[in-house]
Amino acid sequence: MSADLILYNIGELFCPIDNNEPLRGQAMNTAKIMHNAYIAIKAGKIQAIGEGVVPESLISNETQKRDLSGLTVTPGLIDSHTHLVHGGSRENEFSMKLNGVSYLDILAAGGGILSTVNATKTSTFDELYTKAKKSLDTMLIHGTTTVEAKSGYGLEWETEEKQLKVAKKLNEDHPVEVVSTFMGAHAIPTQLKENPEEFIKELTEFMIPEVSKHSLAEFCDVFCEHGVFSVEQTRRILKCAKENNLKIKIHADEIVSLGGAELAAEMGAHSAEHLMAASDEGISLMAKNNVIANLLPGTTFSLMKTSYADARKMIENNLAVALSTDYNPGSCPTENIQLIMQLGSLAMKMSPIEVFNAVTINGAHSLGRGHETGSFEVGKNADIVVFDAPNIDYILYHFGVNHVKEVYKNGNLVVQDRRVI
Ligand code: IZC
Ligand code: ZN
Repeated sequence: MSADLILYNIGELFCPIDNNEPLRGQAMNTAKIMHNAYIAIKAGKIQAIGEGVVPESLISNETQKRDLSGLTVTPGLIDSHTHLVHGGSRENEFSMKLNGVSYLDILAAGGGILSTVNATKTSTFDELYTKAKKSLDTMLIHGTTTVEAKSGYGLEWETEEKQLKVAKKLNEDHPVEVVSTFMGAHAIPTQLKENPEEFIKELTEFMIPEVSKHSLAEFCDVFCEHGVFSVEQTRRILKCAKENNLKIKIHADEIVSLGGAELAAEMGAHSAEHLMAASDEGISLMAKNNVIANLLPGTTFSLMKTSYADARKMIENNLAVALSTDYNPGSCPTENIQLIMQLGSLAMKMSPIEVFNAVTINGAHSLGRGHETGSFEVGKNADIVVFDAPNIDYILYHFGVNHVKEVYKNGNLVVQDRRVI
């Protein structure tokens, strides 16, 4: 059967190896790299890929053809950790941070996440939608075709539900697929500062069952951190999430080494996020229990720290690593996943192949989407990025600019010449 669309003469085609599971350890540095390649697309899915001359059988009078000589093509990028939907911004805290006041001290003083909670509560549904849609457009023009979006700026049901419903509507309206995570356990609300148990009761007895009942999220995440939720509290919240059929993630060992990585292993979390302060024991337990390490170097950079997560040690210990923006108004206000990928190489010494696997096949698996996107297997969604670059190394080495020329989502051209169409 002939194709609807054929991309051909592709200068370099990056094809992650798809074994129906994330790539771990040394396998992270493997991929099929093709030259003078083609991709055929039929009904929004990958129909065929190969090198050299396009087979005649794929071409009819109706087939559209795009010559991509000199350009690099990869699967659509997966940003598997963001706080997409929120009100306001936090540049008012920027000077304080430059003067050395820490992220956790700002939070303890009622700022940080709690300031975004106020801004999100007072924003209408439409305001949150418009702001998040603008961010999704920015993500898309940088090559992101699937994104995770966490709630967690309500800390009470009405606002958490508003955030989750905005994410749901964006998933319906916008070309980028939005995967929702309930993160009501993002901070202790100011009015319950002295009584966190009451908030945990509200989360476990009402909010989590409600999210599950109305299918408002697929995942549940907890900020397991000094001064936020302890390991023991996180365990109870995530146990309840599992009982309510939500998959689990943990903001683990982001700033203080608390044992979040160990907990992620113990609970069979889908992924553990951040891990800047993860212990050796935590890393090895995560590997044994197949927990994906979702690393967010943009946060380390924006918090002006030098202690990047030890990606090399994690890969040597046979972990599967994903990379994401952590886009949020406090600790990583950028939607640009290419910058994160460049930090993956420049700050964490990941090879270009490891970086591209981290934001394609491993990102897809970390969102439970490995069967439909993240690589160019026949039958998968035709989610494709065309970079104005001769090869993947160039994209990481030439940092700080947007290399994306075109993006296809489910076979539809959605970005052309760096603009959403
Ligand atoms: O708004 O500060 N780390 N949560 C945990 C965040 C960063 C987002 C924020
Ligand atoms: Zn986060």
